[in-house]
Amino acid sequence: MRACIAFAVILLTMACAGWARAEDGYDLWLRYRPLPPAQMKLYGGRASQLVLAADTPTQRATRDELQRGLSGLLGRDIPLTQTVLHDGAIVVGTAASSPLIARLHWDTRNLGSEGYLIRSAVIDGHAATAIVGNSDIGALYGAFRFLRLLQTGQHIDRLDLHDAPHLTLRVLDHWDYLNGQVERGYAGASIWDWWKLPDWRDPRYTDYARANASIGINGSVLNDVAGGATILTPTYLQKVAALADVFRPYGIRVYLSIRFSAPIEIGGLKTADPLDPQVRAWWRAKADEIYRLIPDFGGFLVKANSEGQPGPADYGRTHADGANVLADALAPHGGVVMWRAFVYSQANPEDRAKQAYDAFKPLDGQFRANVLVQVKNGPIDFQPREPFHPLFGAMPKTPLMMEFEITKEYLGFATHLVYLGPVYEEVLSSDTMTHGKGSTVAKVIDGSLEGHRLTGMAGDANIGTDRDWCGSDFNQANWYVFGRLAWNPSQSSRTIAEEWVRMTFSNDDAFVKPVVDMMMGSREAAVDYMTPLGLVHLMGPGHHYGPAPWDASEAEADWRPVYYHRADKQGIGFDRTRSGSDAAAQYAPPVAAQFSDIQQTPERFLLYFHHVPWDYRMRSGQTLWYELVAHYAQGVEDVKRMRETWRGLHGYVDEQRYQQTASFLAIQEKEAQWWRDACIAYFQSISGQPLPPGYAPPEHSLKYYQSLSFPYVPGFSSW
Ligand code: GCV
Repeated sequence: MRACIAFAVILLTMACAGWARAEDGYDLWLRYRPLPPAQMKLYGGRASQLVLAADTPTQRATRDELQRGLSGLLGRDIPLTQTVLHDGAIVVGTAASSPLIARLHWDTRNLGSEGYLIRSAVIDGHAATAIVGNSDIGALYGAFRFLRLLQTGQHIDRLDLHDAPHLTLRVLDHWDYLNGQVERGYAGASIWDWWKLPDWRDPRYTDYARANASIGINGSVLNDVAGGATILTPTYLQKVAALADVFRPYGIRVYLSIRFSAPIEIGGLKTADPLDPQVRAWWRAKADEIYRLIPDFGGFLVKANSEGQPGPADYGRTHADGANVLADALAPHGGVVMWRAFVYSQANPEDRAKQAYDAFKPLDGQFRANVLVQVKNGPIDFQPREPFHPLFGAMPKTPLMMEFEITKEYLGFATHLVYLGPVYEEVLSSDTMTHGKGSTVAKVIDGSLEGHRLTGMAGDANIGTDRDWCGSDFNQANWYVFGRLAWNPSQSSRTIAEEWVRMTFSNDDAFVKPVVDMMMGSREAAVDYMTPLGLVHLMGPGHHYGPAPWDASEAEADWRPVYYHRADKQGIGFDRTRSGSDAAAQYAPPVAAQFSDIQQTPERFLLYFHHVPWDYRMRSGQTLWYELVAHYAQGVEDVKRMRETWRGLHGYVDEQRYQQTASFLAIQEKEAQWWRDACIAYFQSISGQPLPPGYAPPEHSLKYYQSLSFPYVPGFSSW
């Protein structure tokens, strides 16, 4: 009897605490768990039957998703019918696929080929909801939006909304190798099982496609930019074609990273010179071969003449020469080239931050119409914070696409909770001033500023074979926010965080608000405990794990942290004004003037642009040294607060996801403390300044931090 009472008490406690079944994160934001009864009742009458054709693969995918989503959320099956029988019908499709929709005569011209509208309407005398696109894909996107309305607890009566993507190419770049390793991957191995493809098509590929389609991602570059040429051999192209088949119903095209020297390596030619007629013919034949297998193949992504990769400069040719030979091969089939501007060379003594601009700006206007130049968000390399890349707005005749890093190479790998929405938003909303005030980076990449129709955004994926796909539940938010911003780069990252939290965890406001606040503050916390006040690249050599501001072990100067912070007895920071490398001058004059003037430079970029004396007075009235220490300490305090926030939310989510997040936050606090202590110990050894009163000394000696070594860091090995 006592046991029974105890059991009942446990059950009651779990019910009161909102206990939920353990979840492993596999479902991502497409969880479709039963809604609270009141909401279910409210929605029930408005979702009673599904009217849609299921004649094409995309229509079938749309039907399956709506049935899966609605039955999960509403707790009952929704019948599929051909006509509207009663109130609550959901009519989905295009004017071409649905006579009911054709009869509505709605103007859908502003939706383009991927947009949708969702409207409450009376159809055949019954209250209904119509989800309409100009294409099946548009209707599929609309279906996902409709499900999101339910998942996030919004009303679904009197609907009249429409949306269409602002960018043409919304692409994930996978840094996956054919041997299963993922460069900078912290979520397991590559999800592409190349060995078993094309015969075995893992169901996970379909779930990957569903997740991407739900946020509007329409392209996937399957392999690493530094991979070999094997992917272009007939055997591997069969495998690529199998993936393309799985993705096609979801509107996702496949792209491949190519190795510029492929004509030599797998083509048997003596050269890969882009102006050589045999090389040109080889690429044309290769493109023809690919399109025979994959008629909607997207195109090529290229990393050339950077970090050891071959490229046109090996033959004295320009990046435009290199891109154009590929573009010419792809053009007859409608393919594009995404040519990366992440180009620097150790042979070039110029400040690394300047090299991409120097190499590409003079080529503006020389690329074929089907080439996009893919530019990382900042001039260095996905640091916790960098100013926007000076190429944005500087190449008006060339479509520039954005490259963001979703995998947290420089931001604590899988375990640190760092929501990247604010990183992306900060860059996208930066004003380049290249065409007057309001020339934001978002307007450069959506084409509106310079009149480009071919536009795009790429995200270096954080996806692997881990059950939760991304190495942690909160890392899923970074995949999500990337997709949502690629759809519309002017959205607010806070709004996106909120919808993600509601779909991924809970609609309970008592949970949503603190979690969104925690996510929004998480990036600034990481900047503070890693690289405050404009510092960059202080991470461990090569693997980029943990602090190593002292490190000068790398063979190449611009891979060494000491290259970036330049701390000496007098001060710290990289002088990028006229008295230094003058990288600031690469920005439009008003921005260059701001960054060149220490008084006007925002303090968050201070040490990126200036070498500043330790006793320099900051806006707070404190010295730079004091502020540096204060920021490092603040970062740790912020993580402590994040832990407290999460502790207070026990019971709102299932135990499995709660516990993993709690444990990862504990790791984050430990590592934030390590960052703080190691950096303060090192910079103090250079500045010779006493620790400001009230700040605890580092836990260990500088020697101790310098002695740590990490031979088996994930995401980095001998590929
Ligand atoms: C794919 C940085 C990363 C590399 C990455 C490179 C790139 O250097 O550390 O792992 O390689 O950027 O974007 O090409």
